[in-house]
Amino acid sequence: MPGFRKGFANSLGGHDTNQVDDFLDLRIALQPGGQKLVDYLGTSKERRHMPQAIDLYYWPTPNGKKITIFLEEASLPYNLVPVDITTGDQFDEEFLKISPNNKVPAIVDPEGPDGEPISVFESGAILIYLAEKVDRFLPPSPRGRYEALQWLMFQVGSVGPMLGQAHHFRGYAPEQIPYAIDRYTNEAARLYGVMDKRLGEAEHFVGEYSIVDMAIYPWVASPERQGQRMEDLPNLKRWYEGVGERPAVRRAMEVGEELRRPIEDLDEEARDVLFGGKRRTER
Ligand SMILES: N[C@@H](CCC(=O)N[C@@H](CS)C(=O)NCC(=O)O)C(=O)O
Repeated sequence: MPGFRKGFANSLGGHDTNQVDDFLDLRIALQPGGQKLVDYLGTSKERRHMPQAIDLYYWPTPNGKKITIFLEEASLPYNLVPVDITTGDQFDEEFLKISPNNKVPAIVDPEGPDGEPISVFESGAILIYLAEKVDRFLPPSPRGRYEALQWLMFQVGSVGPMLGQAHHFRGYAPEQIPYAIDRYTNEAARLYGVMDKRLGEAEHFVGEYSIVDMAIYPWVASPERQGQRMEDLPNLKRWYEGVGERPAVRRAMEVGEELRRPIEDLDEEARDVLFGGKRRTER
């Protein structure tokens, strides 16, 4: 698949929970690089019980980080497959077979529900897929499950797109358009208010820590860029700080950060690819 540097990095963990701490300690000791860890896993008898590595098609964005959070939390092994959305990797024909909407993240799990490989695109669908795969991070009761799905759809349908637009028009748009800035900053403020109210009623969005928290966390990491102040949102702040202390979340938020280029460093062509200019309208 041209454009993809497969196996660029491995993040390896143990599905067997008895092994998880050993793996994590070892990985931390060996950073950067993971070759010795691969050797270690190769000699471990528990390796037989480990699931096969999932390919994660990824760029270090909030939507991508939802999935690294899950994979790190569940200690699922994965290969990072960078898809540089600033150079147009997302339009590669091979990638489109996995992700027809030309967006990251997407995954390929060599062991799907029927034992055969499966690909999944859309971060919400990926989170549900992974939660069902490992039977964790989604409330088990039907009522709890629907509660989680509602809040997950709230993230995918509102928090992501609206905060993303606020971010875009405030920081990235080539011209400052007051109407757009106001519209999306106000909508971001409303959504931050909804989240703060919810977290005034519950410790996490839905019962225990779940895929909902994983989906929302990366999106509220830079409130100032969306015209919001965490200081004004005490419940969200409490939750954000608590989730941010989780070791898996810390690791996940760093995955692939070295790939990122500051937006100011992007040339005109890269901005066109990323923000829907010439290249996309020609398609
Ligand atoms: N609804 C999608 C949104 C994914 C998305 O917007 N991905 C962005 C990066 S955060 C992307 O791939 N942009 C490249 C493009 O639009 O060409 C999801 O939740 O997975």
